[in-house]
Amino acid sequence: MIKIKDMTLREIQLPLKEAFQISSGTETTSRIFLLTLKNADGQVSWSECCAGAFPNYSSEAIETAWMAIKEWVAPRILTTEFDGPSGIYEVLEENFRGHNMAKAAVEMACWNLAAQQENVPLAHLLGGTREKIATGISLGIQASPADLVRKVGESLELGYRKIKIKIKPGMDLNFIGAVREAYPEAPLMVDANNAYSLEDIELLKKLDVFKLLMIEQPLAWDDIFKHGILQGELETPICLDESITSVAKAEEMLALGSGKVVNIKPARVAGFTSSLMIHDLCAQSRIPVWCGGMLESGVGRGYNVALASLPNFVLPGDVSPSSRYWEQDIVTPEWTMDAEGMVTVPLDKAGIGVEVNVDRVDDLTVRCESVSA
Ligand code: OSB
Ligand code: MG
Repeated sequence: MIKIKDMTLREIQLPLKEAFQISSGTETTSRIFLLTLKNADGQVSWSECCAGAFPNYSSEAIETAWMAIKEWVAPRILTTEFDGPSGIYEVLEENFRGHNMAKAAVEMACWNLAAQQENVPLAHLLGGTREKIATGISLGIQASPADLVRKVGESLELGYRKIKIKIKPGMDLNFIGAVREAYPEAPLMVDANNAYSLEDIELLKKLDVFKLLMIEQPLAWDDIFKHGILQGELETPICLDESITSVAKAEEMLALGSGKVVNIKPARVAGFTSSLMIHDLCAQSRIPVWCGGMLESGVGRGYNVALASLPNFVLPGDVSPSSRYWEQDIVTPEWTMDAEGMVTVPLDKAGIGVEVNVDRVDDLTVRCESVSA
């Protein structure tokens, strides 16, 4: 049973080790939105809302998610007793459009609370079967092809099993060509974050020679149809990220042949219940999935690791260890990756399996607000 007594919204600032540039913007300070839910017994579940400072990835941002949670999500959850976490998605969908990241932060925190209450790892509550997660790195846009080649080399050296390279017009064929020349066999992919249109079809076809694992979200953030046209012209599989916001969108992708791989970010699809539906649909349709990332702190990372332990997460996820992002994470133990590029799922602990360093979080907090029934 899930019954939430109160909810605390908190923003901390945790500087990224290095700025992260994608085609639609650059992130540096990393404002992180943390949430705690408390049940009547005083058990606390921490979660992370991965909305960013600006609405350049989706239409959500920290400010909108803060308001959505406080005004619309919290009232529906705080007044209700749920049999379990799987009923929450539906309650948050009824006459409540969008705001997926806001909904997900609360919905996923409820799953973690249920795992804590039942004293089981979150991965097992979700149906996870893996003990270790194959890990990839997402490299931001670099100043020059030579810089990128160096970064790729360092990443391969560390053991990463997939190297994702951000591209944008003018920083694509030349950058990827240089990397491919230096590392003919490396498992490479690219992510365009919507930087192209169908007018770029000839350019995008030239990427085929690089034998990439996939090209992620080349076209508009909310497009399914044009990706279908593009996929018909490309050998490289398209992976959709931004435009898969629900299981219905995944169905459209399948119907239109708009992609051959799905990046599942639970926050983008309003949480775990929807993630599980997309996971199962893709499994039935022989579409491999992998877990994307949003530069989460160790809190959000715990949720991604748990999800990525499900059977159809067959490709390495963007679930890099803490040290890739932060001088010091806000959880103990920090997330680590072994020399084979694997992150261990903490199956010996309940919930997400890491402790939040509450004193450190308090020190980093720039605003905090509580809501109760
Ligand atoms: O498109 O996958 C993306 C980060 C912020 C916004 C969008 C994306 C990303 C990443 C980061 O690629 C992956 C990570 O968390 O390491
Ligand atoms: Mg992406």
